[in-house]
Amino acid sequence: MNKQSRIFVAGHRGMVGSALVRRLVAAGYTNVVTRTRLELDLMDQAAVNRFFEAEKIDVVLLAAARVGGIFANASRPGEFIYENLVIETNVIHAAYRAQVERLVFFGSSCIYPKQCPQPIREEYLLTSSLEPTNDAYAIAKIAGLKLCEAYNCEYNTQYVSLMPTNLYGPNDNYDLKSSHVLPALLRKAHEAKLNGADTLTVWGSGTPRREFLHVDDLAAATLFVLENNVMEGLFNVGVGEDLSIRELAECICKVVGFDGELVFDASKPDGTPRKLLDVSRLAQMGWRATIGLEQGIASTYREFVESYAGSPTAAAVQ
Ligand code: GFB
Repeated sequence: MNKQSRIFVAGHRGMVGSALVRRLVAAGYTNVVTRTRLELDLMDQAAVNRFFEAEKIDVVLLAAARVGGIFANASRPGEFIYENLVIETNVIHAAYRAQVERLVFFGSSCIYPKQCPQPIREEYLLTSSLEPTNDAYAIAKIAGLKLCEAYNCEYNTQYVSLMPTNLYGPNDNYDLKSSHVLPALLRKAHEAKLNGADTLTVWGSGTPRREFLHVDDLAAATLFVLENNVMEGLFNVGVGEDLSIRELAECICKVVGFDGELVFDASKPDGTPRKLLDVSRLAQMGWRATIGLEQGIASTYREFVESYAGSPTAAAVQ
């Protein structure tokens, strides 16, 4: 890969895709190719084939996906399995047909079994059953990484799979029904502060543990993999530390400046009890995350408030 390589970022408007574009541009890559959904529907195999035949892409970063938090995953499993299977099948197969040598496929730490030993090593994949609240999404992502492995084996492609832990950062989804926990709690704490509320509702028991990676660190890990000529394999991407949902809520309230009480809503699911990634595979090669959680939450909060610029909420936050 060189600075003139034609790099297609699929899903460039999402949180992961937009972070990849920022990072590539900052690193001096001059041929970053993007398409909106209107310009190229990744669910349409014929259109995806035509795109790859015409564009002479060198590298694909496959960040397009149907994603969401625990409620969205549990209530819309059909959409999550179907759309992810179709997007990844279409893009990976079309890339192979057009002789694209390098591709990075992005999945999620929920591909690993629910009752995994912790921290979770890449070898634990498919050793026991999945967490039911997101098994449809996980099965689709497992299929995607197996597609990469199978194509590498049969066709000598160089397709790599990165499995990030729970992500957060700019361009996250703040819709309370479909978002992940970190953006949801950031928004709830912000609104509770503005409204002078006494309490903030946290779903579940607060005891599940999660590991959070700033999306700019994922983009940095992706460039590391590309620039160090990692040609195949499955790699966890995380920070190597986790915390409970209660501790996360406390940290967010501190950053936002909300000092009311946390109330736990036991009618909402906890999901998997813990999913701490073992990040030694990438660490041994020389890559580690650098953005601390409190620092990352603070910058994400500033971006969240700025995205409300001009609205009454913006004025109320320093
Ligand atoms: O981030 P999250 O939605 O998804 O929820 P998962 C993590 C934990 O935070 C769960 C709790 O125990 C939630 O019950 N939680 C507390 C909340 N308050 C809230 C809230 O206001 N909103 C949300 N959303 N959660 C997803 C998977 O699992 O993680 C995906 O469903 C994907 O497939 C993604 O793997 C990274 O961490 O449980």
